[in-house]
Amino acid sequence: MKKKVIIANWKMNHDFYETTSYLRNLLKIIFENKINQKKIIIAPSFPFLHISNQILQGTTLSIAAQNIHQMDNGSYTGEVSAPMLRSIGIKKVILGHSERRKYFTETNEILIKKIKIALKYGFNIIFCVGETEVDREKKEHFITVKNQLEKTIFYFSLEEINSFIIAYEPIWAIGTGKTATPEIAQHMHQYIRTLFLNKYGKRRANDLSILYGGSINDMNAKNLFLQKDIDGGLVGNYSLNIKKFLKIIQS
Ligand code: G2H
Repeated sequence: MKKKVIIANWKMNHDFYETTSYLRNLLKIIFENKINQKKIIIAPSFPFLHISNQILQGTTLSIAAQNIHQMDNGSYTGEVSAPMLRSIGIKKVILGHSERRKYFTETNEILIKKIKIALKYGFNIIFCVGETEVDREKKEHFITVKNQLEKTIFYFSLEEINSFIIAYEPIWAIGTGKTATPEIAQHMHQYIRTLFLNKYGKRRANDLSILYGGSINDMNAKNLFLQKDIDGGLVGNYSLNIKKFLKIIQS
């Protein structure tokens, strides 16, 4: 059964106080209002992953890292490794986000290494794909997303990708306020599911959670999530405000 999932990707936002008070308030509101919390994942910054994980202990909310380095350890100043994160109880990681591909030159080759190390340390992976505005104007958006999957995830076996979540994030919609219409998003999600069907078979395709990301807000979330192949969202800006994020969760 595919799962509905909501992920808050805080990117490089929220300091120690903001992170801890947000999480404590979120839990309080969720429990007081009996909101289903099973599939809520929060991705704070590296320095606050440990305390965030401790705050969520005993709940079914969970924490994801926004990145990992592709090596086990070594002389990589400023980087954070998969075993470091596992040692503080982090079991989920976002990989392939377009901001990492763009600003930190994460290529498909690097992403394959990151997937390998994440699998080695038993992480669940949230893997992002998405086309640029130019790709879409040239009507090459399907081919771009197909290539991103074929040159990364599709090198791995069915067993290895069993716990993956896919996030479709059209780059032209990220942080721009330009959300994909539900129809545009559904079309791509359906296409991604078909690619998984052809590669891994019916069961994996049907079970795969495919999240939409890119300027989701408290007004557009509901119509996006009503689409057959949209199984939730990866939310940036609108997850920074607790009230707006709660509205999105309830959508
Ligand atoms: C896309 C998204 C979260 P935003 O990056 O991953 O951010 O909702 O701000 O467009």
